[in-house]
Amino acid sequence: MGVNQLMNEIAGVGRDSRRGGYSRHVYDYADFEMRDWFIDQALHSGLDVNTDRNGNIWAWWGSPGADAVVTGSHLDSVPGGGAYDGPLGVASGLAALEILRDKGFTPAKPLALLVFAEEEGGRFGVPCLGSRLLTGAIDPDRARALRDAEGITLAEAAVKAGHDPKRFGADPESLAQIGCFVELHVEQGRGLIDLDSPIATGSSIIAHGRYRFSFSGQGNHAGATRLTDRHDPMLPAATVVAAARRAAAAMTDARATVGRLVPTPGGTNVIASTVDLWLDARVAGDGRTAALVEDITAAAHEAAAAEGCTLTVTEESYSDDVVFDETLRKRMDDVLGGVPALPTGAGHDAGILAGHVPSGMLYVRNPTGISHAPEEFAEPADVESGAQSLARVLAELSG
Ligand code: HGY
Ligand code: MN
Ligand code: MN
Repeated sequence: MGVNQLMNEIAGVGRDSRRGGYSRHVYDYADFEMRDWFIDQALHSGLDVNTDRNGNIWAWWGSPGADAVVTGSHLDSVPGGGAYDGPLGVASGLAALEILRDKGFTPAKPLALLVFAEEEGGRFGVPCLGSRLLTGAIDPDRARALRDAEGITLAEAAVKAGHDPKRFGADPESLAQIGCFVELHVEQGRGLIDLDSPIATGSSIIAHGRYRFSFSGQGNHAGATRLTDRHDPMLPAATVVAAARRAAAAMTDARATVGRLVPTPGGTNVIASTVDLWLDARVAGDGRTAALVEDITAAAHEAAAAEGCTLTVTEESYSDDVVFDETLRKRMDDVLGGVPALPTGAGHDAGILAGHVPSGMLYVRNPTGISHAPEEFAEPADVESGAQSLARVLAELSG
């Protein structure tokens, strides 16, 4: 089945009628549907499928073995996300193997598709959770205890999904099977529009971290409480939203965002007792993300003190700058006949694997330049050329 057909098959899974777009989060119903879809497709294609101890799904062409050429991405989304971020890489992998099989290609090395769990961190807050667990980049006890917005732990959700959370943790045997990893992904910016090219390879990913700011004040009555008697945590929280933009604008090519802010109890006529918000901070260069976050945190502490509130800041995840393997990128570029090489501000599982195995990325043009929103898009012709390009790259790497 061609890649556009495969994408059409999942177009209805996990639609979010309230936010628009898709909400598919690890071990929720939509995720089960997406996993079942992938496993059906892989089995239908004659691949051997297994799910590893961390909930990542592997589909093998040929028996599992060392020095495998692996491609894949993720099936989960951000809340209200687009249709392509993640699934395009998985569908393109399925289509690429079919293209190779239809050409009578026989890989000289094992070839595998790999679907990572919870790449977005949309439910449990830590991005690239499946690849971090696989590579030992997150402590399994911490992972098991991560809670979603309803207070359900990852361990509880995993048990309900039929997985054994006691098995979570670094999986060197599985990791050792990977000779190289290539992730195809919809581009999440305007790079390929401006370069007028349907395809690019990935050159690098800028460092990025996620930080939880927890403000606490005094819940009270919105009408009966005079301003002088208030300790309203919403005030310092508002400072962080503005300070994020100010601090990032003061640096070169930095990005800082507050997209999630949760007041408790959240009543219209109630002064909040606590406010939690999450800062997403990204900038290339050693120590620059820390400097960016420090600037914002200083403003937050000052604003909290001025309002008689307290503040705790917790780093929830951090990934350093990634530079993809240049030898691999060059091989991909040669096979593709010379395409642009794009840096990105978006994190990927390929970025986590890059610290362990030669990793690379292929991007497919997104004419809207918008991602993590329903407007995310890729033209069917570009989608097809992405799958064809991936097939050529996989043949080159496993031939
Ligand atoms: O947030 C990111 O950059 C990625 O989409 N997880
Ligand atoms: Mn994403
Ligand atoms: Mn993604």
